[in-house]
Amino acid sequence: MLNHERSIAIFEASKKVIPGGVSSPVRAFKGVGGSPFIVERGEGPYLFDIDGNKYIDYVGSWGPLVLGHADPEVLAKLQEIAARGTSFGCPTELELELCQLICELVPSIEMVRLVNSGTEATMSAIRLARGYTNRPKIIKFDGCYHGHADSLLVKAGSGLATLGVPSSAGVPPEIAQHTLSLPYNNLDVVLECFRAHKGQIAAIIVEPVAGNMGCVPPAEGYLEGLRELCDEQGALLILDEVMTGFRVSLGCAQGLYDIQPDLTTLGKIIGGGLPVGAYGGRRDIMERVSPLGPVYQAGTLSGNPLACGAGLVTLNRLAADPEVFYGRLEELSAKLAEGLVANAQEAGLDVSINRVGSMMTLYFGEHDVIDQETASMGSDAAYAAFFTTMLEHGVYLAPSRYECAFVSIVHSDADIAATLLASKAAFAAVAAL
Ligand code: KE4
Repeated sequence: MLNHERSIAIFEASKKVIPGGVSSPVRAFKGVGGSPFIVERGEGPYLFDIDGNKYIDYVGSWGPLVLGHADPEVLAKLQEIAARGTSFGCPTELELELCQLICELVPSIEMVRLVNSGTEATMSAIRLARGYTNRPKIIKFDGCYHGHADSLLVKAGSGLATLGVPSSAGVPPEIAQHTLSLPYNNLDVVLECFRAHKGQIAAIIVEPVAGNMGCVPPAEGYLEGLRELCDEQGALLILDEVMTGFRVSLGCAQGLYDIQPDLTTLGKIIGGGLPVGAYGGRRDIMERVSPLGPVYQAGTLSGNPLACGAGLVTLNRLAADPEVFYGRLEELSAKLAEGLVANAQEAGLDVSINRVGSMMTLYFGEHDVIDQETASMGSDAAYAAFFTTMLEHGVYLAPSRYECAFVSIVHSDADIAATLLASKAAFAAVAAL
């Protein structure tokens, strides 16, 4: 058993002054039990806690750290920038460079605005869509999570799925009523919804690869179908690529699936581990954003030079030789996924893994997971036993079965082998339940 003495003491103290002892609910291990370890530092693919335990990290700060922890080039850039000051509230060349690079790498983005989180990005994109179309309603999908803006906390995934909260307290019904949440990977219900709310729907917002009910790829033709319905119905298609952006390919999920959205939201990787979000898309839409147009959005730290610097280093690394970079991510991720399935089967367990590139989720149960309903059929107890045993063997997976595991470019073949060895004990623990 690992020693968690100091982590437990710190967490108990944190619970006295921070709700649940965490700065974000899913970190509290509610979905898996036990007490979260307190991180002392990260290095490459590893996390080290304050009790001296080392973990191979497959959470990667929930997606941003595709280069791993404390990348030397990112740190050097941050030191160089910080020496000149940390925030100006004025335009800088760094934000121009990051926005130019995003527009270059994602052709559907003709103009982009930086914000400080994925939530701000999706919240702003929704407001923009409503302002552009002059329509009140939004379609989202059960199990998709787009951050914690009021309009989007309806049947959301991620922490809300884990906490079993169908929607959040504090969201007035007058607001929730404008959000229509439908089953993912089902086009018929979307057409019905458009017909039932003719001329009322401003946009569809969708995770092109869902990552908040665990990883659920789009069914064949699904994204194309949403695009066609939006065109027919005069609604905008917003791809929420906060998680998939630059994770599944250099061209994001829209490049991988060849889909042209009207707006895209980004976050995580574009900040390289610092707080950044962004929303962007067609110029005629983005030109409605203040101060150019009537849709207001603002932010004290938006375009922060440190965050832009970390994002630039990260995106430039991905773009330097994408075939090599994403090829290596694919090699490591496929080896991990295939090995886990083989070890689970050896333990006599029915599992499935949904994976797109270096984002994946292991589901316990023999059914295919294609939406929130099938994702929720899995076993909480099985995942909790798996997670806990893996942690005891030095492997940190997402502390919730409704999240993804992420592989970084600095995970090694030896890390994958060690992870697979640990999984033998973890699957045995599940089989013994
Ligand atoms: P943030 O506000 O957390 O930066 O981004 C919200 C968001 C928007 N869209 C998608 C597709 C997302 O996955 C997220 C946030 N992802 C979760 C993990 N599933 C963040 C982890 C957390 O909430 O602590």
